[in-house]
Amino acid sequence: MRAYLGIGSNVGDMAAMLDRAVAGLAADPGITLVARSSDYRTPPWGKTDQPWFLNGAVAVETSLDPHGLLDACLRVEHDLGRVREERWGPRVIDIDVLAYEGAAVDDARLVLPHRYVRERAFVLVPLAEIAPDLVIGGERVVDALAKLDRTGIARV
Ligand code: PH2
Ligand code: MG
Ligand code: MG
Repeated sequence: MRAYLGIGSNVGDMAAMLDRAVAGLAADPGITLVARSSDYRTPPWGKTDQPWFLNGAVAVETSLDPHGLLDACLRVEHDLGRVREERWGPRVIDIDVLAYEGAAVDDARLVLPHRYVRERAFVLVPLAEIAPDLVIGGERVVDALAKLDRTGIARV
């Protein structure tokens, strides 16, 4: 099944962390990388008194179910030294499942499509590069993005 992931970092060598995250995902036998966006420098959203982020998006083909894919993402985060800290605070790596083909999930561990995906330009700008016509919450990625302020977001 096709799924879309958001990746982000705002601590340390951010570009290297995104590369390592993608490599870690691709190393999972249940995950095949289909596409990766450019990296984008993005202003912090939600909690603004923290460093800027580097964000990207990837499309994967996966034999894992949505929770299995979430587990794989958390395992890669853990392998890269992620320690769970404050909500929306600084992190060496964050890998979020944004959408999973045909799946609507809402439980304590996982909400799909991701709760905030259509409100976040830092997610939609990279996602629009690899999946502009993907429909999330009844709306195409490009159409959702057109309503958002993308000030400060720059491809690197
Ligand atoms: N992640 C957050 C909170 N705020 N802001 C940007 N620009 N990029 C992120 O990846 C990000 C954020 C929580 O996951
Ligand atoms: Mg996140
Ligand atoms: Mg996360």
